[in-house]
This record gives sequence, structure tokens and C-alpha cells, in this order.
Amino acid sequence: MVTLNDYKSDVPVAWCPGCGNFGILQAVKKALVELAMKPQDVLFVSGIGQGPKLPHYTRGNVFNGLHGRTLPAATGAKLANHALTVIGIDGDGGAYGEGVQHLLAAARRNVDLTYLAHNNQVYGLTKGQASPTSELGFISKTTPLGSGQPLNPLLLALASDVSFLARGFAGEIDHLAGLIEAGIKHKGFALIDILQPCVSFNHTNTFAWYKQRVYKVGADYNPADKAAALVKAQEWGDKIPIGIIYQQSRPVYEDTLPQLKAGPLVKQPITPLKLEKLMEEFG
Ligand SMILES: Cc1ncc(C[n+]2csc(CCOP(=O)(O)OP(=O)(O)O)c2C)c(N)n1
Ligand code: SF4
Repeated sequence: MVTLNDYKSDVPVAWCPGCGNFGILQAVKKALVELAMKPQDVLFVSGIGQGPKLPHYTRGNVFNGLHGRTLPAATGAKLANHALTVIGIDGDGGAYGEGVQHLLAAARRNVDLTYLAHNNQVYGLTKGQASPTSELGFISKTTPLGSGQPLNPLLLALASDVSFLARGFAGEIDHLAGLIEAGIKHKGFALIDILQPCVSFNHTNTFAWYKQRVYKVGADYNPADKAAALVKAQEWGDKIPIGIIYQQSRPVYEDTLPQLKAGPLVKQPITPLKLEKLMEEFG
């Protein structure tokens, strides 16, 4: 039986007390335990940032890469070994700024992995610069006169034909754990945008600010309806929806690649390249 103890890490946590990342960490562990998933079957791939430190504070396999380059590494790992449950982790900077092109590609291709975007609407690790999702007018070190129009990551993902799209809140741990579970179970690319208060550098979008605004999409909401999802994705302000915004079933990337018809790369024989012959051809 898998328990929370299996996911206990001895690495001291460097997050600020009260950071929203703690709630996300709890939700990730809860989801993995609920799914009875053993740490050795999970691969966390993360970039650079406060959110991307999450894999250090739990157990599992880890690949920690460059800022904004989480998804290429996560995609490669999934193509090489389909048996792994791959969970990508980034902040909103890594996911929607530096790495946004990779997000579009992973969503369009429908790579079978779960991507958690810790959306604190600021660059936390580098101490408070504005990010692509910062509120209009947000005052930061890089935007002393207020930041410009924010990006809507949900609309962007829907435009890329994402097959699973959800939004969670770090202050609603059980609900968020349910979304992560659903994202892992979903066969295809699952983006979960997670509203994550940064208590040190974002004094606009605080826990209290979110608690006044977030609401769970009701049982009458149909996540299979893309037109409804496009409307839901644009709700922001006095009311902010959380829950599964959109879900569809379509072929996953690894099932469409002819190179993988013979199975995942780890199961295929290694045939050394005949380099000498190749060199002769170009010689
Ligand atoms: C390509 C690149 N650009 C910029 C940096 C510097 N840098 C490191 S972390 C970071 C901000 C991280 O913010 P975010 O991705 O939102 O994560 P958070 O720390 O808020 O969780 C930046 C700008 C970098 N390491 N690599
Ligand atoms: S700076 Fe912000 S995101 Fe980073 S640990 Fe502190 S509260 Fe969390």
C-alpha cells in the first residue's frame, strides 16, 4: 500500500512560510497516494524557479533542467519510456514566458503527460519581476509604472487544441488533488494552471484576494463543450472558475509516431550506428 510516508523527503524546504507552493506539494502527494502510484514509477521534470523546486521536497525520479525547457525533456522521457508517469512542473514564467512555445507544441501533439503551472503571476525566484500573467497595472521591479496586458494561458492552451485543461487553487488542496489525479489519469497532455499566492512578491493576488473570487465549476458545466470552455476561460475578475475547464479524447503523440510502433525506446534493441560507413559516404 502506498502512503504519504513514501513521498516524504528529507530535503529542507527553502520556500517562504505561507507560500502557496506548500499547498501544491501537499496536493501532488495526495493525488499520487490516491492513485496508489509508487515513487519509482513517477518522473518529475522541472525547470528553474520556486515552483520547480517541488520535486526536491518529495520522492520520485527527477530531471531538473533549464528555465522554460521542461517540456522537451519531459516529452523525450515519455517517448523513451511510456510506463513512466511524467509530471512537468514550472512557474508561470517558465510555462507561459520562456517555455511558451514548448507548451503549444506539447498541447498540439498531445504528449501523454501532466503539466503543473504554478501561476503566482510573478517571477518568484528572481525576486519579484512581472511575469506574462501579472495583472494589468501590476507594479514590480521591471514594471515600475505598471505591467501591460496579461496573457490568458487557458485561451492559449485551448487554441492549441489541448486535450485536458484545468485550473486549481493552492488554497483548495483537496480539490486541487482531484484535478491532478484526473490530469494523470487522462490519456494525453494535461495542463493544470494553479493559482499560487506568492506571499513575498505579489501583494495583489493574495490568498484573501483569491478566496473572495474563486468558485468551482458546477455539475451542470460540460467540459466536453469547447465553445463553453472558451467562454469559461475568459472569466477573470470578481469571479474566477476552478475545476476541469475542458477535456477531449484524441490520439496521443507516442501512438502516432512510426518510430515507436515497435514499442517505447527502452524496449527496443540498441543498434550501434555504423559510423565508418557513414563517414565514407561523406568523405
Ligand atoms: C532562459 C532564462 N531566462 C531567465 C533566467 C533567470 N530566471 C531564473 S528563475 C526566473 C524566474 C522564475 O519565475 P517563474 O518561472 O514564474 O517561477 P517562480 O519562481 O515564480 O516559481 C528567471 C527569470 C534563466 N535562468 N533562464
Ligand atoms: S518568493 Fe514567493 S514563490 Fe518563492 S517561496 Fe517565497 S512566497 Fe513562494
